[in-house]
Amino acid sequence: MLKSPSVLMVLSQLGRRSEVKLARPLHQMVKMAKQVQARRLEGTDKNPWVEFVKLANENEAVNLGQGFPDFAPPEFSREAFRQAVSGDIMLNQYTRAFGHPPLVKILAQFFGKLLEQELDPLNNVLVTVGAYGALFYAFQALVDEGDEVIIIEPYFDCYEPMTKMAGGRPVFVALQPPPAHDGQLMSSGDWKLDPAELASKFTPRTKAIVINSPNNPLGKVFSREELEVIANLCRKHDVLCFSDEVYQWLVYDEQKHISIASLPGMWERTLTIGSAGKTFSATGWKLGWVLGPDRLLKHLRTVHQNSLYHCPTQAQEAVFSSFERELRLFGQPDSYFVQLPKALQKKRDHMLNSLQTIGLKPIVPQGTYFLIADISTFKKKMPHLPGSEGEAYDSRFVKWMIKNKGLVAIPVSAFYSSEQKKCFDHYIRFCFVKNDSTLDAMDDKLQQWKKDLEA
Ligand code: IK2
Repeated sequence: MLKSPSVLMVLSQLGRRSEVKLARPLHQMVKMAKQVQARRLEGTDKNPWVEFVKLANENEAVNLGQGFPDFAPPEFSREAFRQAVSGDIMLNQYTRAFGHPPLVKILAQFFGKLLEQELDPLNNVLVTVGAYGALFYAFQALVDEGDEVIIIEPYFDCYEPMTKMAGGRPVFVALQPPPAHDGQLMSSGDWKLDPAELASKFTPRTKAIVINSPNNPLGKVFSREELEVIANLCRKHDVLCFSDEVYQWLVYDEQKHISIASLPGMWERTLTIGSAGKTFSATGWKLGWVLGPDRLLKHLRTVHQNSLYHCPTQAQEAVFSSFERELRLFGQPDSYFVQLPKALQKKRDHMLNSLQTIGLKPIVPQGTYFLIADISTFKKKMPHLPGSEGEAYDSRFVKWMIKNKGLVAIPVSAFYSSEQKKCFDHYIRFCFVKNDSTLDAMDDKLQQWKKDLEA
């Protein structure tokens, strides 16, 4: 049977080349091939999750890397999913393309209450494949060739490749840490944008700014004053705002999450993005949503109808039931949105204490289920760790830590542009949305590490 060049390549990669007779040497075929990769993918092939999730799986280390809970979603959500699978047979079929009717209705009710805005379920809500899906649609639908998109560093890494894949140009502005000081732990709230620097990034070509509060990886919750500075600039320069709020329930120490869309004049220019995976501790359900004015959302619907068209019906039904419960219990002690942050604050504090025992300096996160820790003292003691050419120090450090100390984290330089990576290569990110047994396993590893340091 004849095999196509791509099949031959796959077989040869699998080490089964002897099974097939090549008509011509492989390198000749490759030479003849047209440019394979679409140019818009240039510079977007590296991905920290692919690399570090693989490393975590290959090593028997305590996984505090990627952001997912290792405990079950709440029982009411799991039961809702079971019901959706075993109940109404029509839930096995397509539902409305832009969102299952009961789900868009409850999302409109729930978020309308929070945003103090009357939301039309059919025109102001779009259900997507996770928050990733919502982000992708936003960039594809609204960013054009040559448009500039302002991204606040550190940033959830996909904003940069998504801007580039849409033909846009990312323009970065970094949150600045306060000067280092000994003693008291710093808070993520101490990291600030310089308003003048931010203002200097807006040009006539600026199409949008991406904000993420609470911020992954830093855990910063933007204050009303900080959001107002951003909102003023958006209004002044007629700029859109993509507001990634997937961690909106996860805020600690009496912090309050504020949606930028709720500020005067911002609803009309803002897309507010959420994730059922983060909201109900079910990242594998991969369901998200985007809220916004019809004048923006209609273009995201165009991308959706011409690409994925639809999200899984049963997952949408289960998320609908979960939100129905949360709307009923809104603000009450039994609400999952009240209980989860309470439980996570304890886990955060546990991790903050543990990491300090070996001289790591964590930054106290105001929100999310991540914290970053300063590894400068290790960088001074062990400046030359193995790694590939040009690899950032924090990435080498994490690889060393996985192999030698049995702990997985994520290098924070992965959340910075290439220009800034060098300045922020002395932090690593840990995830604390973990069972207490996982945190205890972390403690064992840290105790061993402490002994090694004292030896
Ligand atoms: N936006 C932010 C800020 C996210 O953190 C995520 C999920 N990332 O989690 C991986 C990690 O940081 O370890 C998303 C969007 C995507 O959310 P979803 O899973 O709903 O697509």
